[in-house]
Amino acid sequence: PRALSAATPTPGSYPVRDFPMHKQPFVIGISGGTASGKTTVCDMIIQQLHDQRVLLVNQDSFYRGLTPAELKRVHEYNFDHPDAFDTEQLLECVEKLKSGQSVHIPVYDFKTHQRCSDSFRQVNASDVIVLEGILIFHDQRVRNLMNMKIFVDTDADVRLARRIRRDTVERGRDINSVLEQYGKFVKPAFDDFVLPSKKYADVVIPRGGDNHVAIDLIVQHIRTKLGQHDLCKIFPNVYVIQSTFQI
Ligand code: UZR
Ligand code: MG
Repeated sequence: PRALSAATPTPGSYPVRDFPMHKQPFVIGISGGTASGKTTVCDMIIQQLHDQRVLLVNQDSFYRGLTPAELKRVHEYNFDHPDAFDTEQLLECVEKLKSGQSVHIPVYDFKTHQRCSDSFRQVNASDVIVLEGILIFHDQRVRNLMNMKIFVDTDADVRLARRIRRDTVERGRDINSVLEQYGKFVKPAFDDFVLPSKKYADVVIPRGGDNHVAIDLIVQHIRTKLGQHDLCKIFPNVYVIQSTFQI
């Protein structure tokens, strides 16, 4: 809850009405470069939290659909720039989910670079919300909704190798276009926007999904925090100071 992270609250002085009657979901942000293993880390965390209601929201769902003019010059379109996402809509969705409302998440088609206008994913608020995306730490307002921020830090050559395999095998692209796009957009955007957002992370995970120790520690921390959520309602004057640590 917001009241928990207030800078220096005076015990007993803040209004009890600040405490929501429902249990606020614990929001985790997971960022990192393309093909760093973000999705794998998310899946592993979700798997280990099988006894909780966990919702995964991918920033990719909030890609803006391309206009006909942009589609004609799709090779010049920068999908790795913060402006490629509808951040206002993402913010609105996460705010609603945090306050316990259900929302409609857009469905984006990577093949046509369009939103599927007639289909949405309806999701309900959960105990844990995982927000995943290359630029999920870019907007301060979105960052402020997160209770925990994780950056998956995988070597650039490992990421490039995985990206080539994923785009050629899974997305039917030819290797020259993948490498051209990587050099022109993906790498510069990583250097300009993704890597600088690492400083906002509470936890940095080297080697992504291969790092089982880090994932175990993170899951343990989430469980502790979920327990404290319950305690907050019983003992509203107990404060929790969050620390930043690196594994
Ligand atoms: P991850 N992307 C596409 O390839 N096509 C689209 O229509 C939309 C996005 C790519 C995007 C980015 N960039 O690097 C990647 N390009 O999806 C992010 N080029 O996804 O985090 O899973 O790597
Ligand atoms: Mg992914």
